[in-house]
Amino acid sequence: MNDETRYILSDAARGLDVPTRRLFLRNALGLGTLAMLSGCDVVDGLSAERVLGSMSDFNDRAQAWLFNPNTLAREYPARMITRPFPFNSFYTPNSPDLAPRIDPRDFVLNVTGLAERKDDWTLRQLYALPRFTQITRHVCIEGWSAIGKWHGPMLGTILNAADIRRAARYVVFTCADLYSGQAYYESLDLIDAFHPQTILAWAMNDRMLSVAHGAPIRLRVERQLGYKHAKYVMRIDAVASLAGIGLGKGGYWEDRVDYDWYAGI
Ligand SMILES: Nc1nc2c(c(=O)[nH]1)N[C@H]1C(S)=C(S)[C@@H](COP(=O)(O)O)O[C@H]1N2
Ligand SMILES: [Mo]
Repeated sequence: MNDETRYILSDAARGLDVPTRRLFLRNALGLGTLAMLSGCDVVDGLSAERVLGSMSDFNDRAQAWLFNPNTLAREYPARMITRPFPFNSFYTPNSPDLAPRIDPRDFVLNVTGLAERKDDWTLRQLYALPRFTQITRHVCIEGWSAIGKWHGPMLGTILNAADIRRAARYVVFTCADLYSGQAYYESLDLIDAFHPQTILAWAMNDRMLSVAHGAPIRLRVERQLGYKHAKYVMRIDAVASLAGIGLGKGGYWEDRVDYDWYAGI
């Protein structure tokens, strides 16, 4: 996945005329999916093994991502931005005043697990990465939705820099907020992790991200429900399986209530 791909995909989503399929095939196949389709060995450092060895669900979704025109979440014009954008957490009481306050000077994002380079990223380093802006609809399972403008680097850029290993199948996000002493956590498979609209947002509606909305960085994973969009992200782990994470279902609420791990919208 490269930045050019991201622009091509966003142009396609906006209905601009790009020879989508051809460019898509040339540029977008960073997930080993071309390896699966064409039989070649390695694409962008990821292997056919990863794709072939994974669940059929993964393959179905990889192909959907490649060939489905709805592969991108819809983007909206700025006039449709919802103000104020709701705050939501599972604190009791559910109040932004209780949200974690992270000193930006001390903050480091720790990338670890199945990665060749286990780097810590300062905010300065994250701000220096190529960044993207998207105006999307956030849909909470509890029955509200809101449109916001988000700005930040692609998660894929950070995962590529970490050079995550072949065995990695998921990325797990550990957050700063605690629920009964347990940090909020969430996870994605690599399809969504490398999706061009999956970003680590550090700005919202043209301002630095507020504490309420997850400062200093929060995940945006635009084709899934709100609870997947981890706020206050402190650590990203590349893992082969979700079995050892929390109670094994891949997220704080997946483990505790019947929320689906794949929360597609
Ligand atoms: N760390 C953390 N991330 C979280 C949550 C949370 O409680 N803690 N709540 C989730 C839910 S259910 C939703 S709907 C969104 C809300 O994001 P917002 O407060 O920016 O609207 O954050 C998600 N990410
Ligand atoms: Mo939510």
